[in-house]
Amino acid sequence: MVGRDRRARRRRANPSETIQRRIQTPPIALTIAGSDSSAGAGIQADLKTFTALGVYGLTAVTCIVAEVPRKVSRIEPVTARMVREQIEVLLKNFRVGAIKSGLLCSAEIVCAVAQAIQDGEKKAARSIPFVVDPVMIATSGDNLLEREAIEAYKNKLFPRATLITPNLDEAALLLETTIDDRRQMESAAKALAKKYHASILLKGGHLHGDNAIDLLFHHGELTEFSAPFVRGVETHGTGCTYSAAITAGLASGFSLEQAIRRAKKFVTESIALHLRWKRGSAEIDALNHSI
Ligand code: PXL
Repeated sequence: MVGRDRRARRRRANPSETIQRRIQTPPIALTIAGSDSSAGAGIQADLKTFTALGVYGLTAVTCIVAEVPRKVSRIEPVTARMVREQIEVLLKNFRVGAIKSGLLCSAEIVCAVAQAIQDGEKKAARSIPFVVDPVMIATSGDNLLEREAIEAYKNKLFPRATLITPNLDEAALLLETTIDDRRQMESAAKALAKKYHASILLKGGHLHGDNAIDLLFHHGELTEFSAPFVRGVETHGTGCTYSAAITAGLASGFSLEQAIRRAKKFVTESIALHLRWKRGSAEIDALNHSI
């Protein structure tokens, strides 16, 4: 019998013999997002990211998505009442250090989330850093959000955000323009910050140069975050992982810039060290959050 088996057996016989007691009080973050059955994006990606970065993750599920990386099969929303109740009980009972939102599915859910956070903060008499990842379109190109929900984002959720993290497609949709180069990225980040009175992290990954460049417009200043673009990997869940890593940093007391710098490194490594499975002639990739 190998040593590990013997130790496990002994532990079952007398648990107190080998298990050391230890109490930890890690920072807490809450993700309000959809469930991705393939576990590369959504709340599953958020939880894996929180855990990897030493943060205890709480979840409020907004919808259930049956999907695999290249194909969304079906989306079913949770009731707005149920979304609100999850957030309410969590904010009442845990000291949540930061919140992120991902896929919110419908206008009704966007409004419920904005209201529940506002009520929770009021009862706790403190404001909580809030990262809004305006998930609208999946990497596969599938539409994930009702069109009417975009107006609810603009009017109800963005005004409450500490940071909004659109990719180029989402920023272009919000500004009703096109963003094709670095100069247009700068103007778009500034325009969004001005419009919604929030800090903006515009993710330029989709521009496909040698580097994946993101621009932060925060307190009137522009900061660039750059990392080598990792080619040849399917990046389903990158946006979720990035915003979850930023949220983990904020929950841990990092400044916005520190949180983004660490998150950029985390997401780049999780792509570079990706997982891959072969299925006949096809391949499935997943980001590696265990780094
Ligand atoms: O990657 C965007 C995204 C976010 N959240 C959920 C998703 C997806 C993409 O498919 O399913 C739940």
